[in-house]
This record gives sequence, C-alpha cells and structure tokens, in this order.
Amino acid sequence: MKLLIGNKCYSSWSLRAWLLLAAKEIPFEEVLVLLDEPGFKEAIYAHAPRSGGTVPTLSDGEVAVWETLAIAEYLHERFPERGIWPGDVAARAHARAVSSEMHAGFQALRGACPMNLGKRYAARDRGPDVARNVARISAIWREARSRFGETAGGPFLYGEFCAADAMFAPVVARLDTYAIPVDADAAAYMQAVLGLPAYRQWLEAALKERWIVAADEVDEPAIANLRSN
Ligand SMILES: N[C@@H](CCC(=O)N[C@@H](CS)C(=O)NCC(=O)O)C(=O)O
Repeated sequence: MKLLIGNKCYSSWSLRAWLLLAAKEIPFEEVLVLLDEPGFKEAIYAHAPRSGGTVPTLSDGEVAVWETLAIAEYLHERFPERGIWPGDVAARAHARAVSSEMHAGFQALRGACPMNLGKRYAARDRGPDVARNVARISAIWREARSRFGETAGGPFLYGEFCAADAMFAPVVARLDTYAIPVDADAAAYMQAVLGLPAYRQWLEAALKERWIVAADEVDEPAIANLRSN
C-alpha cells in the first residue's frame, strides 16, 4: 500500500489517513508531495493516475482511494480485525456520524486556524463562529467519551483509537497550537491524541520541514511542546 501525503506541517487531511494507518500498524509506503509546489498535481497523478488528484490518496495495487472518509472505509473492509471503526454497532454509527460532521463542517475553525504544526500562537479571541465550532466539538467529544469511550476502556473517543480520532486529530492540533481554551474533559482527550506515538512521530517529522516554506520557520516553543507532550 502507498499513501500519498502533503507537507506534514500543513496537510491536515494527510495527517488523518497517515495516523490511522500508523496507529493501526498497517504497513504502508509513504510518498510526500509538496503542496503548492509546481508539479504537485502531476506528482499525485504519476503515483495514482485514477485518483482525484488530492492528498491523501491511498493506492493498493490497482485500487486508488482518495477522500479521507473513503480511505477509512476501505481500510475497515480490508483490515476488519484492526478496529478502524468501533466494534459496537451504536458506537460505530456515532463514530461515522461525527466523522462525517467533521469532514463537512467546522469551517470557521478551519479557516481561522489553519493547521501549522511548526507554530505556537498566542491565545486570543477568535470570534463567535470559532467559539461555536469549539463548543460543538467539545460536546461531540464529551458525548462519545461518556456514552462509549469510558465504558469501552481506553482514552480515545470510543475507547481504542479509531477513524473518528484520526478525523479529529488535526482539530486537536489546532486547539493546541492556537491555545484555544477547552474544558477539562476535552483537554484530557487532547492529551491522549497528542501523546499517541504515531502522532508524535508525525509531529517530529513535521518540525523538520522548516526548509519547505522559508517564511514559516519552526518556533522554539513548538519544539518545547514536542518535548513536553
Ligand atoms: N475532501 C478531501 C480533502 C483533501 C484535500 O483538500 N487535500 C488538500 C491537502 S490538505 C489538497 O490535496 N489540496 C490540493 C488541491 O486540492 O489541489 C479529503 O477528505 O481527503
């Protein structure tokens, strides 16, 4: 299997698919194409001619899967024993619903706080739309944890790490790097994601990408954050 991804510092969609594969210990080859560089599209089509031309794209022999949720579903079918989605039917339905909501929504937060793992931003009011997004995200996490995660065991939304956690991982990163205040339950969940070995592996690689966008160099506080998380 081959996963095409973009810059680890910036490509939130790439992070989701990569994290799911890595956390579930599914062997894959990673191919990184630089976003916004000339030849970006051509590089994707060279590796995956039948894809939609975006990252992430997963190639498995003749099969090409783009769109992150479709990748999660493909992995669920291909590796049914890996717990890509929760085992319980009600938990699985909830996980799919909140993952779709994430895929289609939270535009205010995504627009105001683009993922940049190389930066630490000062806490400041990001406006009412972002606050509404953060309140909804916190409510989703609280409900998933209290209805499913806590009884299943494990620190993630449905207990063990699953596709829904991968879908929210870039949100966790944004809330962290933009110093957006959250309640204690959300903070505990964020620590579980930020401490996941696969996430730390991605972050470590992202922080070495300083050469990609010269004007956007890695901050020392980001490196301190890597050490402390
Ligand atoms: N809906 C897609 C979004 C993928 C996406 O927008 N990826 C960005 C990088 S994070 C991309 O490939 N941008 C380049 C382009 O659209 O040409 C998914 O779920 O995977």
